[in-house]
Amino acid sequence: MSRSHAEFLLSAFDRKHWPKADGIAEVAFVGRSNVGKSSCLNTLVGKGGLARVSKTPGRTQAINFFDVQRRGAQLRFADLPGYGFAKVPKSVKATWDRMVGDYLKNRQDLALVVVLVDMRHDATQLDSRMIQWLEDADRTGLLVLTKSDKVSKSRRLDRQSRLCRGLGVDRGASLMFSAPNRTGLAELWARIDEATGLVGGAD
Ligand SMILES: Nc1nc2c(ncn2[C@@H]2O[C@H](COP(=O)(O)OP(=O)(O)O)[C@@H](O)[C@H]2O)c(=O)[nH]1
Ligand SMILES: [Mg+2]
Repeated sequence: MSRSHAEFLLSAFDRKHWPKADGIAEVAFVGRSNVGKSSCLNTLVGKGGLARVSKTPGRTQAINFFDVQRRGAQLRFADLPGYGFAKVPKSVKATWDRMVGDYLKNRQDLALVVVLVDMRHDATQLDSRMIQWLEDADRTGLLVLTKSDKVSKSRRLDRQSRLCRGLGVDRGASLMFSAPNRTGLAELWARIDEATGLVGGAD
């Protein structure tokens, strides 16, 4: 598949720790905890231990940045902290809002925000709010519907339509994904390539 490789760069709790804006196109990933974000990232770049890094205590609430090599070009991935933890103190939610809001609004070189939603379930208010934030910030978003292998073939398109409708997302701005089956992997890379300017070139 795609010749890509990723390396952990740094964890940031505050904008002053973000990597310097240097013109390298960045793709951010966000979603509820347990949605399959780590699995998706690992599938994209191969078993790179990306997930392990994001799970390191103290880093789960940070934005984790990764350098990614893709067909000889350089990209950056930003793994945003998951939302929707059941019993999180208000102060943690406020910090999350401030940190992620600041990032989405102000990050230069942010080319695409991938929002992951488990396609077995309806989207939550927090998912809706994330989509709204992207619109407000004028960001390009892509809805990745995870765990498609858990939904029967006959129901998948219905689930996709329903989730897109519920979130007010064009169907064309969504794709289905399965980490174990690698469903949607080529399409996801194609969207990333398109958004980051790496269009074209054989896989
Ligand atoms: N069947 C299935 N399980 C998945 C998929 N993606 C993730 N999972 C499982 O869902 C759980 C949470 O996945 P993880 O990637 O750690 O989620 P994260 O908290 O969003 O990073 C794990 O048990 C994964 O094995 C998928 O595409 N299909
Ligand atoms: Mg994770």
